Amino acid sequence: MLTFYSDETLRRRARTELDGGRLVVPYESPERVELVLKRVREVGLGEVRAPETFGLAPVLAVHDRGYVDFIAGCWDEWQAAGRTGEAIAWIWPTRTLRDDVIPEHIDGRLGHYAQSADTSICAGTFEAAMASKDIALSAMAHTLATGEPSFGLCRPPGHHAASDQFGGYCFFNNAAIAAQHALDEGVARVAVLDVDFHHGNGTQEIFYARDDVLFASLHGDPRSCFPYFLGHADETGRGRGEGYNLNYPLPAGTAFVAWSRALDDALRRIRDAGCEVLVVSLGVDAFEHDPISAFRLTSDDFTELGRRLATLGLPTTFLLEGGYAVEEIGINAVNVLSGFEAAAREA
Ligand code: OKP
Ligand code: ZN
Repeated sequence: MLTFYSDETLRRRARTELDGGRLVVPYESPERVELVLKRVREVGLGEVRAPETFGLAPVLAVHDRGYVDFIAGCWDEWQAAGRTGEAIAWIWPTRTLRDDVIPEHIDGRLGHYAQSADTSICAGTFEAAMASKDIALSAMAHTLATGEPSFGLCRPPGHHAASDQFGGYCFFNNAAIAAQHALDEGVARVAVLDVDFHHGNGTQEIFYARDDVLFASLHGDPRSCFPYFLGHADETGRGRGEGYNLNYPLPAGTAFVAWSRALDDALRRIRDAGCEVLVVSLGVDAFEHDPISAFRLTSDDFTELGRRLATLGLPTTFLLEGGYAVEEIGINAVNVLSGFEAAAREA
């Protein structure tokens, strides 16, 4: 399987994340992708290729223009305002306030476009997000051209990024951008299956009223897990999109037996919906030792996950999302890909 990677993704090196009332070094580190890349090479998964550049058009196909301009200019504006730390939102248009007038002040705009305070904007954030979406697009383009699976070693991740909001370490929604690219290339229906521990609220929001993308997500129940305010089972889609959004919220402590029952159900629904291409939002933070998550998948379970994904027999693009147990991140992510390839070979 081909891997797409660029060290441009390393240009985001944030120093601060608001965590438990303190500023800590972010969990979402550049080291994550370096370790996955190392593992890809160790196991001989296949060639590692640099991405092509696709520009802003595919970003604007799923994100709001004002939002994209904000992400592109935020760091310069923040510095022009004389700020010495990284840009962290601290006021939002929450329930009792208005969100229809976008403020001019950088602090107000930051709050308008942010969904959480865990994600700072720093030098290189826009550039890394651009590289990340180009990796996703290149992986998808390869899968569309060849029918072969591909792996986009994306960073920053994307699944929390909504049409006009960043958060949960995500800026541009790589999976949504790749899925939309497949549609624009003539695919009739795409499935996005999100196996990251956290609900893919951004992907859900982008496609919620549409039936050309089936979004399915297995995740920690939002009653007790980030992002807290989306991801319940009764969110099934709106209008034409009714029935094309599937959430599988699962309790903290869920291990593979129960997790894989939800997986099998999601796979059946993807099959029944006649999806032609599969995008896997491949977070590996469902791992038992993940520092910010609460499921109990083992490294071997990730191999089995890959095997089950292959039973769909679809052209598949894997895009890295979360995974913060950095010592095992390479093993876990590449286990999914190796399991997929082994099962695809046997089929
Ligand atoms: C991003 B992805 C504690 C963690 C706060 C929330 C989790 C973001 C997960 N400060 N961040 O889905 O892996
Ligand atoms: Zn996650």
